[in-house]
Amino acid sequence: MNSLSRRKFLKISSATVVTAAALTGTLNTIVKSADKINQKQEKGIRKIPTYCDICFWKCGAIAYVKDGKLWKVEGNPLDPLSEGRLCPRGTGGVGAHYDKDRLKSPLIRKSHRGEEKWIEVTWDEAIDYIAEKMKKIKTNYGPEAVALFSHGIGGNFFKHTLKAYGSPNISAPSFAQCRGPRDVGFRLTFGEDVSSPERTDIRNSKCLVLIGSHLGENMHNTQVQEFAEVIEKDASIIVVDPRYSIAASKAKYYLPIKPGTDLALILAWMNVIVNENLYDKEFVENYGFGFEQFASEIQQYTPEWAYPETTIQPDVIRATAREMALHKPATLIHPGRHVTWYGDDAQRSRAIAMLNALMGNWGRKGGFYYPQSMDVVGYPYPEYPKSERGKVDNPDNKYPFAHETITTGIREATLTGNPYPVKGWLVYATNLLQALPNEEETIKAIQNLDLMVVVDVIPSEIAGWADVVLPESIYLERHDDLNVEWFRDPFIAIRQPIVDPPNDQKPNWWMAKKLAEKLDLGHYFPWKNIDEYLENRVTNSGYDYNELKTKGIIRGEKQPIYFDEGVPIEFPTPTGKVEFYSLQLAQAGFDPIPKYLKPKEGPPGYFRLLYGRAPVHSFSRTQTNPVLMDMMDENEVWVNTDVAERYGLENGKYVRLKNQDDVVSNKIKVRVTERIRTDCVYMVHGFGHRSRALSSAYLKGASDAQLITKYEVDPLMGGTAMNVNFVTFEAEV
Ligand SMILES: Nc1nc2c(c(=O)[nH]1)N[C@H]1C(S)=C(S)[C@@H](COP(=O)(O)OP(=O)(O)OC[C@H]3O[C@@H](n4cnc5c(=O)[nH]c(N)nc54)[C@H](O)[C@@H]3O)O[C@H]1N2
Ligand SMILES: Nc1nc2c(c(=O)[nH]1)N[C@H]1C(S)=C(S)[C@@H](COP(=O)(O)OP(=O)(O)OC[C@H]3O[C@@H](n4cnc5c(=O)[nH]c(N)nc54)[C@H](O)[C@@H]3O)O[C@H]1N2
Ligand code: SF4
Ligand SMILES: [Mo]
Repeated sequence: MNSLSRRKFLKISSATVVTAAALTGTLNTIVKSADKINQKQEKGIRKIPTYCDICFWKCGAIAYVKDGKLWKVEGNPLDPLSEGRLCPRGTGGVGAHYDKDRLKSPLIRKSHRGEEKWIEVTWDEAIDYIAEKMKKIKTNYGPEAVALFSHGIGGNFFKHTLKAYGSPNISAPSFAQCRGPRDVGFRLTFGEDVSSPERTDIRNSKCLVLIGSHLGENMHNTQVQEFAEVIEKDASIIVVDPRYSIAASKAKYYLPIKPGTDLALILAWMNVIVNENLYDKEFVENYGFGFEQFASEIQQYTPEWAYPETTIQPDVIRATAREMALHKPATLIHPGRHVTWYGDDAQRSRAIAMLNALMGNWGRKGGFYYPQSMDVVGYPYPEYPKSERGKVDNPDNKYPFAHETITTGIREATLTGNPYPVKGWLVYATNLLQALPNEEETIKAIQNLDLMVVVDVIPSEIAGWADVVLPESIYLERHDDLNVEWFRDPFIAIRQPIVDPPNDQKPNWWMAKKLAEKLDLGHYFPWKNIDEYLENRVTNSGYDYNELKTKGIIRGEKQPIYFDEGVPIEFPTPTGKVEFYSLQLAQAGFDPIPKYLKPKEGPPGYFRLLYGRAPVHSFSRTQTNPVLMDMMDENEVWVNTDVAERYGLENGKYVRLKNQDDVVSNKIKVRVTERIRTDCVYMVHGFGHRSRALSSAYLKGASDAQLITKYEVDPLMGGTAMNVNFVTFEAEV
């Protein structure tokens, strides 16, 4: 933390002493008169290990309390994910505790949805209200009519309550709005997911290819650290991005591709690698299926063919293909993470999987390792009731390769009542109005509900639509479930409270247990408190709970992670091989080998809207964090110099963006730059908040989500591609 943010931070910490008491008001102006204020008499420094929650990487951390106040968070050196170093967001995590915009007590809506009038209630009143509505919904429509949207490990106990209640409709935006297509593409090819944290052996790669994955802005800790390591070791880096990203600035080859044409490039790369006999023959011969058909199908995709599609010169395509082959099997074509781009995403991801297969890097050093995990048992709960109707999100198996629940499928069912009505949403830690495309559809779906509950830490946009808002304590104030990760080094990590919540906030496990009890499902929560739950799991798995609490992390024995260390060579696809040709896809009526489709163009005078991450923010969840906002308090729209000149846009001046459906954004600062192509613009996701109660984020910058009115659905798995919107500029008046 720099000295400026430190000063601000100290100022903010004293500003948390709140005195106002009110009965009704907007989401977070209500403060109970009996507010618990964090004024411990404690002196000195206390250190407590936990793990971070500013994003879902879950780095091991050590938090410090100084004179009774939360002071700082650092990396836990025992943690294999972070190796003792947090990313800037993790370090700034303390700001979440001191956030002055936090929700303070449970609220029930006073008027109609959309109007932000609330009554402060007790926890009993709030949970009684929810339980009563849920019982009614169960009687009238069945338990499946309540759905849970939940993102992150904090949702585990709510998931348990909902499963006990009898609903299988549990979903997160991390599938259909994020990594779903990638996991499907890799499953179809290797029979296995890439999983999270990704099983990418970046550290040992000699050639790393990043297709859009903007490591360095995307701050997933382990990956960024390993990326820095291979830059240091002079690995050959190839970056494909319409925008000159931070990663691009480290690359040997930077390919400023025309957005939406990556599949053409990947097919042309494979064409070169196959025709020049540069692939790993032994791997393909021993483990490949359908290589002959594949090799003949891709003959059409020459670098000369790909040139007008991608705008990447044929000699560059050839040179980069040869570069990849030179370093195989330690060449890693990164599978990406947020890959819901154009609608052909599962097929593009499959092509990336096949290109990796040509490098023979699966199970090999510098490619994809086999992640390991510790054997930790679950809590011995009673069995869940079985749902007769099954899930609501994917009627008639329309998206045959969706192996997780589709958020937008639940939204669709809520809108149409098909295949059956959905009448209640529990929303835990996901701002659906920023995370799902087309916010109007989300709002219309919400209007069909009998019950809408949001559990959040701040009055997010989605909380504004709830009937009941439940304020959660932040991750530094609570326990959560154990983190038993699949990674190159197996470990268990614990999250535990460092300080008390400042007001009447409660942890998710407490709410989920209380709700279950009020739903007459108390027997599903036989433990008294979470300490007992955690101790049970850890002790029954043969580990020392006290050791875990003291160290924060217990590491397991190192196990083999590569084929040559003894990992059995198995590919759980239908053929038992790496599938260059997919019978499954053919049978389901899809292309068994990916085919290129041109991306749809926008209207004349419009530019494709691209978006991504900033190193100091996470999605839409950190824009009220005083420490992180001090480093970046609004986003900018990146506009190419020539375009700016044509439209008379000046660097640092504000404009509004208008999309193809005439939706106009908040004002946003222009960043005139050569670092982006002329056919697109770019902004960081998560800004442009429109919830007034987010006083420090309200109307700061613009929201990409607001402009994403259009989306394409991936026919294989139901992912919603969002890079299909176009914007033009409107003068800011
Ligand atoms: N337009 C657009 N849409 C996107 C993306 C994009 O870049 N642009 N990215 C996509 C991707 S990759 C992903 S993974 C998803 C992410 O989608 P989400 O996970 O929904 O991300 P956020 O928008 O940050 O919403 C998180 C919400 O959780 C709340 N929260 C934070 N901490 C806690 C906590 O401790 N407890 C509780 N109860 N609530 C908490 C925050 O205040 C916020 O309201 O979005 C996807 N959608
Ligand atoms: N700091 C920070 N880090 C994060 C997160 C965060 O919120 N904040 N969120 C985490 C999560 S859940 C995810 S899923 C990841 C997402 O991060 P990644 O998976 O790395 O990135 P994407 O969102 O896929 O892509 C954004 C990049 O793709 C480029 N791009 C856009 N269109 C195209 C195209 O057509 N072709 C190519 N080749 N490139 C294109 C953009 O210019 C941008 O550089 O980040 C993770 N890391
Ligand atoms: S990557 Fe950063 S924000 Fe995410 S868990 Fe690790 S330290 Fe926290
Ligand atoms: Mo994501």
